[in-house]
This record gives sequence, structure tokens and C-alpha cells, in this order.
Amino acid sequence: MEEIYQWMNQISEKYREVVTQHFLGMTYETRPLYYLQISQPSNNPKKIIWMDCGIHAREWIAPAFCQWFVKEILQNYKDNSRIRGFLKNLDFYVLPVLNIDGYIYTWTTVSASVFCFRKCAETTSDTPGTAFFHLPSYFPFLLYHLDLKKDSAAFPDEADLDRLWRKSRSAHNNGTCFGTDLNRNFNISWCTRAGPESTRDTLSRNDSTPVSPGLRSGRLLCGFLCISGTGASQNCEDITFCGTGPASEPETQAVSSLIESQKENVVCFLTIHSYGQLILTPYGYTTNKSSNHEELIQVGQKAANALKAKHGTNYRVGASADILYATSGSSKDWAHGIGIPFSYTVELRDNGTFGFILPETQIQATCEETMEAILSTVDDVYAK
Ligand code: ING
Ligand code: ZN
Repeated sequence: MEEIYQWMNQISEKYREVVTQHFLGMTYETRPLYYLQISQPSNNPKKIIWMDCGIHAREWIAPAFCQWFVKEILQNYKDNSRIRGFLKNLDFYVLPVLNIDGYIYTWTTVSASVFCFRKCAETTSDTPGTAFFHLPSYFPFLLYHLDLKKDSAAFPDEADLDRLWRKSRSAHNNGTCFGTDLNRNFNISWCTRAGPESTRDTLSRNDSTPVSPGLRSGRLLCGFLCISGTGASQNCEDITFCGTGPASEPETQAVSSLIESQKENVVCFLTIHSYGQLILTPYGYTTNKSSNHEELIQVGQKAANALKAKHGTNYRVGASADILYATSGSSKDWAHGIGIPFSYTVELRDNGTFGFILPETQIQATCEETMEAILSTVDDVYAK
């Protein structure tokens, strides 16, 4: 995060004429949140494309993409006519890391997914294949913890773990549990969709999710490592804890008030996650179709095609309640609900082989292909 802060300072110096760093609020742990406005003087009235990354701490590829996106625009805005055309008609607002506290936490709290293991173990019988863990074999400490789990009660404290932390870091219940799922904290149908398993992580999937080699350690085979929970939870120990009220968290508040104040101009709201290779449209809180559903799907499908053309990666496109699960209080639903016509959640690579621990060797290709998807989306929305 320190490097990202420095990078933001550097580019706003170096590219003064096109990028401005704006403060939009403080995180729970009092770190400043900045978004980058990429803008060129123009006589046209301008729209805004919003993009945030890193609302979930462990989804590291997302902040990487936001940075890649900004870099690409800055390197090409003079010579590339497509990007020049965009900037005549719109500004990009990019928030590289929304959940800064959580992000730092996943970088600095050295340990692993023992929490997930334990939860998974709890939900597992002795029958092979009833639960799926699925861990990168190059993550030796994960295997170490798996070994630990085999025969002892010596399980490290939950608070020690946490490369796979998802939420923010706000304290609840007199400091006995931490973190709100910021993507359940927005003011839309807040905390109303308690999914069927709202009180625990959705861990066991009795399906044939592909599993990377070397991970079939003993009888516990774990895939979909805590990808998320369904719905939203009132229990602060859960990974989809919705917070104490709509927009109760300072990070949610900061984004909400900025977008709210600019909503007449924001034509497209993009929020970048991992993993799953999905382009998700509203809604998650209801299976009702949004007013411009067909158009959203069309634009999303075109983006998925552009993405695939780059490196062959397959994406699915659909409303999140249809192709993923029910949620309430997500930023994408909220943005569409306040009248922003194009609102998407993008779930970057991969499909479950490495999950959140996407290997470094895939960062660049992921960014390159995602860039194509976003450019395609911008093509389709900025004239509206
Ligand atoms: N997935 C998103 C989540 O918040 C999502 C998916 C986003 C569903 C928006 C509905 C609405 O659960 C991850 N990986 O966080
Ligand atoms: Zn996420």
C-alpha cells in the first residue's frame, strides 16, 4: 500500500495535465482514501466512468488492475485516438484500493487460511469429496497448517491468519470481532438477503471444481476457498457481515457520498473483484430484472468477447442473483439503484485453480485482457 500511495503521488506530479489525486475520506484505521481523476480539457459536457478496486482485502489482482488501467491511459492518451476520444467526452475516476485497511492486513499478517480450513473441516464428514479445499502448493505455510490440522488441537488463533481476509477492519462487539463486508454495507436492501448459509462461509461445494495438483492432501480436498458467503449476515464474525447500518463504514460512506454528489454525470460504475471470471450485472438483491437488463447484458457480453480475444480467457455474463448468488447491500446494486445506468461487478481470474492467490505470472495477462473488456465497455457507454 505504501508503494501505491507513492505511485499515486508520482503520477499526479508527472502527468499533472491529465491526472489529479482527490481525497475522498478516511478509512476506519484513519488512512486517507484517494481517487485519481483522469481528465482532459474539453468543450463537451463530460460524463464520468467510476472504477474501484480492492473493496475486498484478499482480491489482490483487483488493485493491480486499477493501477494497470491508469498506467495504460497515461501512456497512451496522447497517441491513441480511441483513448483521446474517450477523454473528450468523459473523465475516469479510479479508486485503486477501497478497503485499504483490509488490504494492508492481508499483506502484513503473516499466516494462512487456517480459519477457512477449520470452517471447512467443521462442515466436512469423513467422506472423501464432501468438502473442497484447494490451495496453491507453492504456499508452503498453507500445507504446514494443513499438517497441523491433521492431528492436533493446536490450531492458531483466527486472528493470526489472514491472507484470505475479506472484510474491512472495523471493531465490533467491544472489540471482540472485526470487519464489515463493505460489499454488503451499501444502502440498498441492506442486510435483507440472508442467504441460506448466511451464518457461515460457503465452503463445502460438492462439485467437481478443478483442483490444482498437489493439493489432495489426505481426505480433505478444498476448493472454493471461502469465495464468499451468500446473502449478508448480521453476525460480525461472518465474512459477509453487513455492518451496523446502511453505509455504517467510513469507506462505504466515502464512496457513497462522492458518487451520490456526481450521480447525474456518472454513466458507468465498475467495481473490480476476484475471482470467478464473471461480468455481473444488477441485481443481486432480487432476481427481478433491472430496467435496462438486456442492454447491460449486451454490453457485458461484448466486453467478455473482447477480453477473450486477447488471451482466450472465458468469462460468463449475467445478473449476479442469477449466475452467482443472492446478496444485499452491494455497491453495484446500489449504484444502479440511484440511477447510474451501467453498473458492473467484474470478477477477474481465475476460475478456482488458484483462487485468490493468483500466481504472479498471471498478473500481466489478466490486466491486459481486462483492459480490453473495460475499453469495450467504455466504447459502448460513453455516447449515451
Ligand atoms: N464476489 C462478489 C461478492 O461481493 C457480487 C460478487 C458482487 C455479488 C456484487 C453480487 C453483487 O460476493 C466476491 N468475490 O467478492
Ligand atoms: Zn470481492
